[in-house]
Amino acid sequence: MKKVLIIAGSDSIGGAGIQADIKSCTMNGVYSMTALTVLTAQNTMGVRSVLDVSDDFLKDQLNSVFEDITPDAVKIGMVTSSNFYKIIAERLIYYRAQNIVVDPVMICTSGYKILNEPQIEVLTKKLFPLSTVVTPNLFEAEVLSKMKITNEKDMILSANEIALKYSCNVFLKGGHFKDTANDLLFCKDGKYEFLKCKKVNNPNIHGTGCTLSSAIASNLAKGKSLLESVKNAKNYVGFAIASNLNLGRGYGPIDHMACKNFMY
Ligand code: PXL
Repeated sequence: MKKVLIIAGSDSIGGAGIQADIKSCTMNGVYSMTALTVLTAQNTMGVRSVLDVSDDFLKDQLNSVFEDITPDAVKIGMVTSSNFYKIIAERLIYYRAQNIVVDPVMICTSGYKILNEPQIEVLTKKLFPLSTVVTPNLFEAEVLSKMKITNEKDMILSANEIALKYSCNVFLKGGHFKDTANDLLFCKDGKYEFLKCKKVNNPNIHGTGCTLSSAIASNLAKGKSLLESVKNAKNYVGFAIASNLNLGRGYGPIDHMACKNFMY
């Protein structure tokens, strides 16, 4: 059994964060472990309040996991303080962690803003260079590359900028365009490939980014190449969105159990 460590926040409504990550890892056939950064009280309509764990408690969780069961991959999601980023980077280096997927969560589907400028600076300097891949959406890529993205040519320019500046592979998600959901894998050697896909028009996409990055980490843990991992993860999330689960009064979650073909 391959193992993935998820470092992320809790979403009380269960569609994003650690809850989505665990479901995604399970459906992608790996054992998941967790280090929580923050608890959120939220539902499909918005975030009510958030509660950070302490620095020491985050460190204890990371040490507890690494001292006992070595992860084959690590996924990093919502992190709410610069100190947390520093602790995570230091511990990942110390334990020589492999296959690190960084989802640079800056804003929730509900519009809740998570990171400010100084925090983004620490995230990019400390964690991006350790990563196997970072997975920004269009909005996050715009912030990271300081440019507007309106088409696929812009996606290439933006991903190139992020890859060069931080020496990392970039999986730039195009799902926020109106008619297409074409994602771009841009590698630090300058090679790139679009993963094309027609957009499924489902407004219920709460937690899609978390689910995708955990599916990528699961595939990397199983020994798949980065290209294979992002392709498998994109297919898995496609099924989860297309199932048209409709829960809650706002933007609801996707169906993590829509397709069982990704377990092996
Ligand atoms: O989808 C981003 C995200 C990540 N982590 C947690 C969240 C959200 C968005 O709601 O709640 C815990």
